[in-house]
Amino acid sequence: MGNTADTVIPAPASQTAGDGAFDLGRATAIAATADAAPVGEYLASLLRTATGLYLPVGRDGNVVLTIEPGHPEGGYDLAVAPDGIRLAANDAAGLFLGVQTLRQLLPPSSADSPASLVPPEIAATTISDHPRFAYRGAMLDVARHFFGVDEVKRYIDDIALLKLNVLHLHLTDDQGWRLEIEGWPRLTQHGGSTQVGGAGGGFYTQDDFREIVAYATSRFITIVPEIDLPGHTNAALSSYPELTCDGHAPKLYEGIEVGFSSLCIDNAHTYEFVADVLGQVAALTPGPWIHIGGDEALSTPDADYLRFIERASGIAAATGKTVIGWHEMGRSPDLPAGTVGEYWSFTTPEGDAAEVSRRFVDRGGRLILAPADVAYLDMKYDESSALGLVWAKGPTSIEDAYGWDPAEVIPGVGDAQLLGVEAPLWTETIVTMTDIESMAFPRIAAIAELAWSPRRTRDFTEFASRLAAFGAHLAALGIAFHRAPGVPWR
Ligand code: TNX
Repeated sequence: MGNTADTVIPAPASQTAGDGAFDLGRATAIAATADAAPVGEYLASLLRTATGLYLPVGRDGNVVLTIEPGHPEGGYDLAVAPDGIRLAANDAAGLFLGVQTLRQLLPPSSADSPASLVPPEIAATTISDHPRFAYRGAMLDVARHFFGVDEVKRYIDDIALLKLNVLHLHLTDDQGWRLEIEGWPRLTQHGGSTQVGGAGGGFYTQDDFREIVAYATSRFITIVPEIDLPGHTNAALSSYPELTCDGHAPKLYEGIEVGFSSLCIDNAHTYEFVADVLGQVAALTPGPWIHIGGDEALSTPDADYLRFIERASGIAAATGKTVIGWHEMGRSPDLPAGTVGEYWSFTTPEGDAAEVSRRFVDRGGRLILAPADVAYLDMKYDESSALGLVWAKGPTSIEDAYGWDPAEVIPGVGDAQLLGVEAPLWTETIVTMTDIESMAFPRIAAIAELAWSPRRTRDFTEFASRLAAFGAHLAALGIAFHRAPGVPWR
């Protein structure tokens, strides 16, 4: 028996059940025009793994992928009927998103547990679907613990399943500098040589980074690179003492405190460094955004911070990218037009977080919401979680992660002012790929639904029943996830 459409996460904008079912075992081929062929090949490879069926991709077939105008903006139309499947969108990205829905409509299966034991049937259904927000992000901190190219690729595939389309990489922090910068070899040779707890460390060569970007592109995911400035820079300061005010290199740092490091604000080397780094990062990254951090600069005096942000954001904008900064950057009186703020305070804003965030909007930018009390994937699930932190009103249950709406966080900021939503995974306590997946899944599914599905009254019991179906897919795919109580896992 195939799953019905109402098991999909994120919930489609509209869906109607039909009569009968399509038996994929009877499919002859995937039909795709040249522009749709890469997505056709991607679908075919997924289906080969999941069902053992070899579906050639060609001009004719009864699983038809079409690129043509007239479909939902950013989305797709999918019709499953007894005689075939039709998936259509305005572009290949839309088709790719529709394929993610199709995967969830199939019975959960994999090469390890092939569906050939059961007919791979899909119940007839019609879905017309589009995203609520253009930016649907996950963030991975590769600085506190380093994760290699293959692990990042795997996370890209993991998040694609949920129609997320941005991976923000937190590339630098006190504990490590993870991206090779030409002309500054010690950043990675020395600054990338360790991580939290000491063992390991590592960095991406520029070729490694290009490989990550290319893989993300093949999954219609945009990489947002973050170089965190002017705080969170101990690894850089330790590598190049000329970036400090006293010329004295601090030791490499393997703890988990924040807010103790700062670039030297009135030092000419600082701006050569910022321009060189941001210029190379921008050149390596095809996406429209560059993130310059700006958070928790607790040891940078206020006036220095404002002067630094004004200059550094100008340097970042001069690369041609749209600048993103954590919401503290809104305190700066002068930001490049359209600078995007990333909000990390709580669903009930604390201190001046709402006010400084609104300033991005006042100056023509938009906001990405990553409220720490609901969207931070590094919070413990419950008191018994071995991994994770609790500072952001943790523990954070799946119900907490699901129980908010992006338009209700910052007064005066609704859908029109929001670029999107992001789920960050900071990695102070996260060491392995299994750690990553089991902290992200299933809470990231809640955040993905808030980012994609239309605003509506949300019922956790209903979501939990879809989550149980999604969990079966995760299990078949070998993706680790936390079987939190309150969900009828299969
Ligand atoms: C806060 S929120 C941070 C990170 C930490 C994280 C741990 C923000 C922009 N910065 O430096 O890793 O908390 O949860």
